[in-house]
Amino acid sequence: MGRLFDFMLPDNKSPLTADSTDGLFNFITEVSLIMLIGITIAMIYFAYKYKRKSEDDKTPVITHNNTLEITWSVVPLILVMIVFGWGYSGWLNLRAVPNDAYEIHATGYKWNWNFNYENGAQTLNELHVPAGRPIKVVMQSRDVLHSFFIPDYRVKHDVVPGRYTYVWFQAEETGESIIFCTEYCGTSHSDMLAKVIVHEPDEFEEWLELNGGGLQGSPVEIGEQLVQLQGCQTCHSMDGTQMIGPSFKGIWGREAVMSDGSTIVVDENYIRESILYPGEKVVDGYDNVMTPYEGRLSDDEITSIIEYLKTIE
Ligand code: HEC
Ligand SMILES: [Cu+2]
Repeated sequence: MGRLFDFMLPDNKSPLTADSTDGLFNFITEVSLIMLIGITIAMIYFAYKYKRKSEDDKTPVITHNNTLEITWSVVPLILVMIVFGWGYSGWLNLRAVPNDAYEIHATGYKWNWNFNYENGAQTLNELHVPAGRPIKVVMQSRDVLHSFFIPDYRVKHDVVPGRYTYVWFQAEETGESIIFCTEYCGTSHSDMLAKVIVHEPDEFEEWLELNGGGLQGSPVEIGEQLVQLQGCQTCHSMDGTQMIGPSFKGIWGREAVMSDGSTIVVDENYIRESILYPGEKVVDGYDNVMTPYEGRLSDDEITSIIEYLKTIE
């Protein structure tokens, strides 16, 4: 349904969660516009009608006017109560996840989103979902406050370290929508983007099947997949380009200078420590912004990553 202010909103791709928000947004904007026009006209008219007409033109003493005062109190009260009731019911709807919702876990950290599915499938910065089915995204943060926002679905919620939060939505059609982090979280906050990819239900099942069951291959191959899935390449390049962190190119065996001036030859133990507790030894010229992978990667996974890093020359 076309409304005057629809152009201000992105496409509504999840009516079950977006309709109420859009309705209320339009109502508030329309009421504000009507009031703006009414007040402006009244102001201009009064300025003209009650302007000082002669030297001895004096304002009469008016103590009060019951009708006027009650009107300008009750009308806004009614408007505000409508906004409250509408907003409250919309909020309840956003909090009440349908029973048959499909659950996906999301983890936010500087500066990526990881998604984990029921069968072990994992994705980085891509949330795959089936169309026409309610989806519940259960979220957690590994470091600081982030916020998960999908404008097309009108859902947004803080992602808080040490606590689970959630959003739900139901995308009706296949396609893509953007996910923003909307809580300032450091240097690359504005690059903390991801997207939702909505599949036909059977296509989604196929995708899930194909990506489930854990990582396959030799340690080097598994290490390469882990580096991609864990978002290391957001900060570390493979080709020598300096990004937020040092490049992985030629990392094995090189002499790294630490911020305290000491030098270290990159070996297994140093890489392991750098992944689990990056703050222990900070490379000179870089900020201590890498989120610790402690509790996130197993010993075997770290070994695979080390084997892979050895191969980047
Ligand atoms: C948010 C950006 C970021 C992400 C994501 C990130 N790192 Fe880092 N990493 C850094 C920065 C910055 C440094 C340099 C400062 C320091 O030593 O903590 C660093 C340092 C390192 C070092 C030491 C490098 C050297 O030249 O001595 C290793 C090894 C490393 N990271 C591995 C990884 C691995 C493996 C991953 C993924 C599992 C990863 N990092 C993810 C930012 C990141
Ligand atoms: Cu963030």
